[in-house]
Amino acid sequence: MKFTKIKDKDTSLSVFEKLPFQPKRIYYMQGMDYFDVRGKHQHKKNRQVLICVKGDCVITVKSIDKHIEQNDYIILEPSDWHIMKNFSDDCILLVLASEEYDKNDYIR
Ligand code: T46
Repeated sequence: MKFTKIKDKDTSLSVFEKLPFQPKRIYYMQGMDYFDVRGKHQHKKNRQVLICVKGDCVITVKSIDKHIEQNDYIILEPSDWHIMKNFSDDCILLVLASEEYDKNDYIR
């Protein structure tokens, strides 16, 4: 995966390309509190790319904390048990998913 930030005077355009899979679903979350803890699962089949569009947060993948801020991304394989926490008030987390939503794909 490749990230490029194109700057033009006061604006910028962020490009993510060479995606590791063809997304079938895109969702994003916002409005989380610092002490909210999301995720706490792994998947059977679903691969995902988490992109911090705004603000910052911490993603724990297999017990390792990674602090991400604007334009940072993390690729999650199905077996990557993950949690999302320590959200800034303005955090927006965008997720590209390789599969349609299926509640039976979750291992909690
Ligand atoms: C993941 C992390 C990174 C749907 O109906 N459709 C959807 O596509 C999604 C993603 C969720 N939902 C429903 C299911 C729950 O009733 O939205 C509610 C909140 O979902 P959940 O508690 O799973 O949210 P998170 O933030 O814990 O996890 C989400 C994804 O569900 C999960 O696949 O890996 O973000």
